[in-house]
Amino acid sequence: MAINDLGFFKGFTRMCEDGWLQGWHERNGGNLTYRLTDDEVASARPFFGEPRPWVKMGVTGENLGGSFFLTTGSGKFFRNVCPDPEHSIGIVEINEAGDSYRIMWGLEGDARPTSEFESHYMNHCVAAARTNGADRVIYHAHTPGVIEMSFIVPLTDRDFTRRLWQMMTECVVVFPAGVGVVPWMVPGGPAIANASSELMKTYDTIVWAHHGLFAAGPDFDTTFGLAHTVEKAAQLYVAARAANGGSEDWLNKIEDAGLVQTCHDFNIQINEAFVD
Ligand code: 2HA
Ligand code: ZN
Repeated sequence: MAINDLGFFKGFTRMCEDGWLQGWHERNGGNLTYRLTDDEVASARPFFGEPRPWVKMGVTGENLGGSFFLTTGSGKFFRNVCPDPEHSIGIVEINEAGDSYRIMWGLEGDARPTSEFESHYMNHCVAAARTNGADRVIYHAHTPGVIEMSFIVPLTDRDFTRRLWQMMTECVVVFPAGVGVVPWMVPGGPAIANASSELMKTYDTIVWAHHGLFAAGPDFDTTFGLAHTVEKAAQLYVAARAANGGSEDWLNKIEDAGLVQTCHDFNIQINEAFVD
């Protein structure tokens, strides 16, 4: 038995590979974190080394104090996660106060957790609180369609959500709360962490303007599927608009009544603020 044989480890590394193959992780772009269950922590413990020193974060989240996360490394390439997990990813423990981490496995060669670890941790805290502990995955990807959209659509939750819902029938089913939008911000610090986690109270998907996507979910399949769906809708929007000569005056489209009817028939709650 090696750490690579553990189910959560296989799911995590597979998702990194999937994102790389989608073209969402040029160079060191993007990051992924997963909050382990107690059983998963127990299964991983035999592989832990001597704990490295505690490192203070710029944020505090008490509700997930004591948790363990598998995280991609700062400056590491998604492309290298499967061939070289020991240097590319690692398991960290959060202290009880929820304001510091220490490395328990991996991130070898003096590597550190992702530069967005503070954003991930704060968003884990909010998403776990919103879903009664169900959400365990936070994923950030440099998705081209979403980035393209941020040049040509007003940077509001409503403007993005409506356009994405209208692009493909099942979008409203996959993200019925809609998406939040963070304006352009410097990446990798407490400011973008706080702006994102404020939106995470309402949404599981957040657009980072001119940067990419930030998504939360209970498992790897759901979270990757969410990012994939939003990004596909964004690419459809950009392509349809270009094919329409740049105009949003569509010949045919999904009406608001159709979005509402879909959610009604699927027995899910649409965010009513975004339909007329
Ligand atoms: O390079 O994607 O947002 C990692 C990132 C920072
Ligand atoms: Zn990024």
